[in-house]
Amino acid sequence: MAYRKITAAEGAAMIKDGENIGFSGFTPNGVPKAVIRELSKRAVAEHDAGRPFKVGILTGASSCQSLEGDFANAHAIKFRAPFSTNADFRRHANMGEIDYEDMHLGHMAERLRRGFYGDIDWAIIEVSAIEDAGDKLRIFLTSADGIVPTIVRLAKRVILELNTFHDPRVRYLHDEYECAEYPYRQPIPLLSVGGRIGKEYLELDPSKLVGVVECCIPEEARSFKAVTPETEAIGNHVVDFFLNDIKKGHIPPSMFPIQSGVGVTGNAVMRAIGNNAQLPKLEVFSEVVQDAIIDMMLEDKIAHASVAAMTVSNECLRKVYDNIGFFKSRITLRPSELSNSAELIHRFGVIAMNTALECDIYGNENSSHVCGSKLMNGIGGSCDYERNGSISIFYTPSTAKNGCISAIVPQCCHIDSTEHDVDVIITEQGIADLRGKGPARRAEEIIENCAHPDYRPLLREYQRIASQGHEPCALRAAFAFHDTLVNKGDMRLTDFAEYMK
Ligand code: 0RQ
Repeated sequence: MAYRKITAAEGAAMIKDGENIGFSGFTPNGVPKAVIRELSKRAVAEHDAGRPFKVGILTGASSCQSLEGDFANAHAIKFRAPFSTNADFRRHANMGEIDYEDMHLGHMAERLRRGFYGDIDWAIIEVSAIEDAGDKLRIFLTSADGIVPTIVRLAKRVILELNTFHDPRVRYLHDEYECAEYPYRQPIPLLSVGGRIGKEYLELDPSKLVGVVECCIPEEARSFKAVTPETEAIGNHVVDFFLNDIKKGHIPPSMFPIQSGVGVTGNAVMRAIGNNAQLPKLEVFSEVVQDAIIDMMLEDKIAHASVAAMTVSNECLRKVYDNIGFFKSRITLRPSELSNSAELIHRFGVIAMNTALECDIYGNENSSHVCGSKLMNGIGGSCDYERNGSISIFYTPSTAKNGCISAIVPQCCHIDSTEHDVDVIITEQGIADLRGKGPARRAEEIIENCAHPDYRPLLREYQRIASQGHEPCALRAAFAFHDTLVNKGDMRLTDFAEYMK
């Protein structure tokens, strides 16, 4: 079946103000990059001509600069879900310009099917190959999956970007499967982390295909800050925690599969796990693999990784493609409704590990909003795993911004994972194991083991002034750390007496 070739500019010209677009990709990887670059230029041109131009952007996870960053700068985002890690996007969202739904990544496909985002006018999908299969086209994805099965099926029109930067053999990593919707849902028949239940390709109704843009564009991969003494210490504490829990029989000697959130601290934790010789060979059931996990596979420390994306550098991606024979039995790329499925995370007993902005003395956790109002990134898939895993770990350096911010606070002023979903908190100071403990013992563990020594006296003082009750709280002083940060620039200057007057 011959398909119509179009240019990226032609693709962008077809999209109308107000339309909703579903994009392939999960993190910067697998995002179609040609049409979006033309589309953000077009948005600027439309605005210059005095015409409105904004679109709804739906993706599997965070995306890349050309999509969410440049679109935010062009004031071209009508609505965005479910996650972003982009500084420009964050700036515009915090100016109140963007209607952003910070949503569990594992829930996106279902929310699309149930119509919460309205019609999906377009799907723009990056592919590594297109094949004719009678009355259908078979399309093969690239370095990520995400919500693609659902948007390809739901979208009214589809543009494909055939990006030859990717090796077509990436198809061997994919396992495409879409869940049915209520009331027809069935158990997901995946019984092992490395199992396969779907196909290497997705089927596309050719009548929806508007055109194919041929291109060769590298991934807009993010680089990470180097490991710091703090993040290295956090990684070592995570390893100690695993070894102790194995000794106590809470974790089997073969370990449970692990999940690790994307980011600086997550990457450092995976490096520490990789450097430890006492842990057994691991399985990863997560949303992304970062460079550290690919290296650990090559060192035979990880048996399999089931994820929604390879969130890796371009050099690392090339390494995977050049050794596809090795990696095809070790990496499975799945849609995010499977990688982040509550059912599967629970079935496999996944150990969840994500990065917190702050935790409070009872174990509530905030990963998304600074001082209650300013968006940082969002929750991503963290709650999918933390709520449903066999052990929920949050880690964070104990302070930020040269010690002016404590990551351990009397009360979080925005909560993403509640105290009921957080088992363990780890900072470079140590480990707070909250399992089987009520509020008073939790506060003790968190303050004495995790808070920075500069903040322990203040947190103990808060405990003294907090009123009695099952979970003591001093209403007037609960946000004193945050209020002091906003007004004086340093949480260490908190004077609780002022707040209790
Ligand atoms: O600021 O960039 O100006 O230096 O937050 O911190 O060091 O880049 O941290 O990448 O490990 O984690 C913390 C947001 C990111 C995490 C955060 C400042 C700090 C720095 C970023 P600078 P780093 P990491 C995602 C799975 C999402 C949930 C998750 C996050 C900047 O919370 O991304 O893991 N969570 N989802 O100085 C103000 C505080 C702060 C603070 C740190 N308490 N107050 N600023 N910072 N703590 C995976 C997917 O879904 C794909």
